[in-house]
Amino acid sequence: MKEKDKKQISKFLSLILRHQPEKIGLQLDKNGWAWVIDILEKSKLKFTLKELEEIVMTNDKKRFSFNDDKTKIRANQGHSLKTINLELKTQVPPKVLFHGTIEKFIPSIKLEGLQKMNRQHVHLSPDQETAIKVGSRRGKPIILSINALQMHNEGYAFYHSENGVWLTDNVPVDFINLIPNNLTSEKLLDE
Ligand code: HQG
Repeated sequence: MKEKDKKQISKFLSLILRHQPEKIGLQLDKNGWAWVIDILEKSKLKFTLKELEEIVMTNDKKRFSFNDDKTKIRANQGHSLKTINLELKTQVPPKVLFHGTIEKFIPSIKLEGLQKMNRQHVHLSPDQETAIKVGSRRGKPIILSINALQMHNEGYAFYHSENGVWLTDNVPVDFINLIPNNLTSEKLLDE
């Protein structure tokens, strides 16, 4: 398959499995699973089961998973649908996690910390490179480092998605540091 086609189908799968299954009259169960056969039938973009398997296997962020017998598929994270429960288990996070954002959001983040906005969780990256990519989707990236282990020790729950994204409900401003260009950490509030 051409990379362009794979990307287009991946975007379509993100749309229907995370945000708007009703776009094609698809049903997700309470844990976010959809029948593969339904997607193949209802999708206006036509692709085969074999092509779908290739997209799931080669997806750059491993966004989707099949169940054991490959009759069902779901998105591993990123949902805006509030009713979907991925049954993620809480996990102890590493000492530091990262979040990529842009300048324009910083004043609001300084006031209210990181909020989940339209999604089910705040998304945090295990390394700065990934956070830079996440922030770059919107413009010049600003990287925040998060004292995740300290948060955990103070009772905040962390989840680790199937594809390696760390998730939490919100990050209060006390646990956030701004990483300036020279990579020395600077307290967000003290700027
Ligand atoms: C910002 C992609 C103002 C936050 C990525 C972000 C990720 C605030 C935006 C995944 C704020 C929300 C998620 C506050 C947070 N005030 N702005 N208090 N708190 N924000 O897309 O983390 O390719 O919901 O900084 O790679 O950007 O779709 O979250 O800029 O893993 O698989 O509000 O989506 O993955 O944006 O990205 P998003 P995100 P996929």
